[in-house]
Amino acid sequence: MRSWSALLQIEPEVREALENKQAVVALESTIISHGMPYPDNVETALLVERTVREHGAVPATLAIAAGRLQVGLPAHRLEELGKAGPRVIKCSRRDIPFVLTRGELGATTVAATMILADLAGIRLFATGGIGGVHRGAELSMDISADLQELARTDVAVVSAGAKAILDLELTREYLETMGVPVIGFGADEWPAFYTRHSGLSVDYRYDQPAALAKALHVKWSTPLPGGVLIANPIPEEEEMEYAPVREAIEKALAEAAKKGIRGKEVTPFLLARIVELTGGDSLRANVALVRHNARLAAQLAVEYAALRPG
Ligand code: PSU
Ligand code: MN
Repeated sequence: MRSWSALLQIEPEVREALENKQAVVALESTIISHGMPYPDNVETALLVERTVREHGAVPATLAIAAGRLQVGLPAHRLEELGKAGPRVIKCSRRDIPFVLTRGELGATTVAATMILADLAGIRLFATGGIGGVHRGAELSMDISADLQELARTDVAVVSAGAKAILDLELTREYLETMGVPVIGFGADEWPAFYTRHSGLSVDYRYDQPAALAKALHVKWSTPLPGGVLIANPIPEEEEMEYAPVREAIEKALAEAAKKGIRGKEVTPFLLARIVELTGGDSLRANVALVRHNARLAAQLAVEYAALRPG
């Protein structure tokens, strides 16, 4: 046991699964506190955990609470986090030791969730969309720490692409520069979160979880550290129409600029405004795609677990 492992508070069910080399899927908590309104956020979090179970894996929602790195969140904590919403501290890599030692409640972004998952030995992680290069980043330099984390931490992130509020083309270039493999699951094109198409390509396409799990296993059995971005397009029947999405995004971006919203507030502000501007349609799409990603991550975790020596 390394000394930092005392900082991990692993729920008994998750601990047992990890010890027995069974399938576990990590889930993030910023999507709960900052990504969706209450009570939809808590309902979605529970639904996503159930989806993971239905596909043969154990869910572990990650967060920081009471001075520990929480691997698996008990129901009361999930409710607390969802109810407090944006009052909870949004934690990325830089925040972890500070929120931890202050004993505060922290929601983990994709970057921080990858770090916690890696410390706990969880390799598969499902979310909605990753952070990326913001529009106008050539001046603002607003580039999510999620991208750096994908380059350095050994976790595969299943997402429906990067959020359409970003500059998808620059985000794609950045991933390439950082050496992050972008895999299309059942897709040749990198999806755009609420919609299936972006016009941008993926590096490799897979159609079977077992084959993809095998590639992940090879990656991490060789000196090739770093993450993998698995793009899983929103199901066709849940996809939004492009025009209203684009309109809502442009309006929300203009409002954010006018209000001078900066730094870590940008993404939560845009997501919340888009939910309002689309009359809740974007929230429905968001819930559907997160569940879809949880299902794929569970299938991958099951296949991955089968490859590891017991
Ligand atoms: N995608 C969503 N909902 C979210 C986020 C992404 O659909 O809530 C969150 C994730 O936690 C992601 C973070 O890591 O936004 C990125 O924030 P920033 O752009 O400040 O790095
Ligand atoms: Mn940012």
